[in-house]
Amino acid sequence: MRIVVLAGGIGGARFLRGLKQAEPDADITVVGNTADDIHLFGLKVCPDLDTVMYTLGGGIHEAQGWGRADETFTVKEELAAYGVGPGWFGLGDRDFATHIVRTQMLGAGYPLSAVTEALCDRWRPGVRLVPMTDDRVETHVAVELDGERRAVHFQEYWVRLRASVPALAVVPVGAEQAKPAPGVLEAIAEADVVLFPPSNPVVSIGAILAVPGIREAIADADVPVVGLSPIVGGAPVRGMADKVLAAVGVESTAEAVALHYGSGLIDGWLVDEVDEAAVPAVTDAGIRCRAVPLMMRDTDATARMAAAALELAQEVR
Ligand code: GDP
Ligand code: FO1
Ligand code: CA
Repeated sequence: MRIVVLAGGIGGARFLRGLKQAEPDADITVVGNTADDIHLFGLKVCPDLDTVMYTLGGGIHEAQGWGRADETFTVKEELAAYGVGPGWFGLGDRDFATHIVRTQMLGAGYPLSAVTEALCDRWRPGVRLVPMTDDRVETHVAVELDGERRAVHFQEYWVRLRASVPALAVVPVGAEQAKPAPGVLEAIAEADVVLFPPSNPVVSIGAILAVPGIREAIADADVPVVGLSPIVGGAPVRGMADKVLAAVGVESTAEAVALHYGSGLIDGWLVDEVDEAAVPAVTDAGIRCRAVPLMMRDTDATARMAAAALELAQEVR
């Protein structure tokens, strides 16, 4: 079975671990979000690609969900001693090596897709990890700070400000001019199923869909598309997705997110058991919907979610 998954960071990566357990023989292509990427200290950092790569490759800091296990922060401390920031973004020593290798290869002229493949030679994630685009896309968030409206990088909004002020607008800058990376449209065209894991609908999956051609390829392909809600009981399971959903006028409910994607894009939608009441409205909107446990407590529970998504895909085929 050929499966395409559009993935952000933690939600996408953890789901993929369950999917691999549920379907060990599947050929999985992961289209990774790169709109969270940021340039720091002259280095290109790709948080969501790295979260997927480290999680599936066994190098992730499990409790934190991002960054490396057994991490140290000597380089960060030395940079701080020079007065060189930002101090609010925690790059660890082991993680730095990834960004150095990536930046060196990009400087030598390799596209991000080739660089990602090279990094995955080490981590062996067991999926084909492809960035959504080789072009530069950066999500910026419009906020009001000290009475003044300005745009900040998504990481500054998320990590420094902890989404503590309303997001007035969320813009994947550069997306309109970006082209899907090599292999993305081909994988979608050849897929037996496309899955939207419980990733952030705005800054993760929304950013991927903003690259011209990707949304159209998914909507037009004769392939079942099934999503899993990242919103459970009216709130994100973790993180601050409610803040960026508000910016695009979407309520933080499992039902509203399904309707936001819409029946033109998704054929099936899984909500958590606690959101069973949402099933009729989603179904009425032309999206086949079922309530199942959606908490990724461990890999077994996550594998059951993945299996339920694939079952739903069978039904809408
Ligand atoms: P990020 O890039 O690290 O923010 O990760 P993603 O965009 O891939 O996923 C973030 C989303 O995952 C958040 O909105 C969470 O609500 C969702 N999430 C995290 N853990 C779980 C879980 O156990 N179950 C469900 N349904 N959603 C989850
Ligand atoms: N998230 C944080 O909350 N604080 C950090 O200092 C931080 C550093 C960081 C470094 C590398 C990396 O790959 C991810 C990192 N993250 C950090 C997570 C990440 O930036 C965000 O959680 C996601 O981009 C949100 O979608
Ligand atoms: Ca992310």
